[in-house]
Amino acid sequence: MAGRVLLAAGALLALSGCAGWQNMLDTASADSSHVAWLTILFTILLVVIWAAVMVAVFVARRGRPGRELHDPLTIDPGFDRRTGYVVGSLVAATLVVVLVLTGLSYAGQRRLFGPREEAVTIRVTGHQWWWEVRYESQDSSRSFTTANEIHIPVGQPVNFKLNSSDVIHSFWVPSLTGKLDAITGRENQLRVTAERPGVYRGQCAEFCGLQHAHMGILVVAESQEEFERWRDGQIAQARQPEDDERRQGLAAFAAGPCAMCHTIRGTNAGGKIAPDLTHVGSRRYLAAGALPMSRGNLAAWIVDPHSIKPGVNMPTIKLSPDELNAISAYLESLK
Ligand code: HEC
Ligand SMILES: [Cu+2]
Repeated sequence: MAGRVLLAAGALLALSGCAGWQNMLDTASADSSHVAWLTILFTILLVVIWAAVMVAVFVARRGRPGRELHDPLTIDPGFDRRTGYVVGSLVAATLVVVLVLTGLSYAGQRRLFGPREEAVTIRVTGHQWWWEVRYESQDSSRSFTTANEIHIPVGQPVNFKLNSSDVIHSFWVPSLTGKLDAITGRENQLRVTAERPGVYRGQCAEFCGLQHAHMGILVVAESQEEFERWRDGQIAQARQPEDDERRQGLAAFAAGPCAMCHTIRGTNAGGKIAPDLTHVGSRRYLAAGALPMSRGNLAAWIVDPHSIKPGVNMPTIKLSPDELNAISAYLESLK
């Protein structure tokens, strides 16, 4: 009984890993399917080899009835020749397996990172502990910056140019791409074509300090029309506040320290070292996946970011309750 329960629990645990929005086996692009296929192939092959070795060890330990253990000092040319063949062919087989697996994974890398034509170029810069996302266009008036949430059109090749502003980070959206480091002073390129619409979660995959675990990224793959609509919305400047509370919020934001770090396009706030907040209200999450977006969570974040992401590079700023309310209301309205 206990054994069966354990087995069922084990199977459940294993299978529950097979679906979800951050899962390399639940693939949504040819590239991630290829990586998943390689993983499965490696696993099966290595399990087979492991099992064969275990069987051989078992057989060797048991020895054969009626046959004395081979005395290493006696000379038996027949036995030595046979052992030579076995060891020789196993060494050759090992070499072949290692070479084939190396070849396959090299071909896989070429496929993931090799040059391809592209429809959308997105520059992603890792910061401790958030992602800066810049859409580049030939027409500079259509380039813009956002953070932590990337939108891409389904079926179109997208080129991510990865970089870092501080330590090494690693960009990984398991359902869509392979994993690639973001390194200071170097541009790594990752291409991907999403095959079906969806919201895919990713995560920084290179330990980068205190809040490494709270360095999530969201990729929203959507139809070309939805993508264009989203992009036009993001290119636009921030919406003007429509009531007194929000006007107060904008004033408090622009006059205080917030504006030294954050940009809100269309206002005086032009800080460049923190996430662009021009359309922060349109994002699904706050602070790289730490909290779902809502007015209440905005207030919770602003009043004490360190209680949510200890060690974060945003200071706790003293605000009156009215200012806090007004700023949260204003930021939430920035769709
Ligand atoms: C010293 C620079 C600095 C100051 C001053 C600052 N912030 Fe930040 N802020 C940051 C950084 C860095 C982050 C990213 C934190 C993270 O996710 O790790 C951030 C994140 C945020 C976010 C979440 C953005 C997102 O994309 O999810 C909001 C909202 C925000 N700040 C609002 C404010 C407000 C309002 C003020 C003024 C009361 C302020 N910040 C002052 C540096 C600053
Ligand atoms: Cu990290």
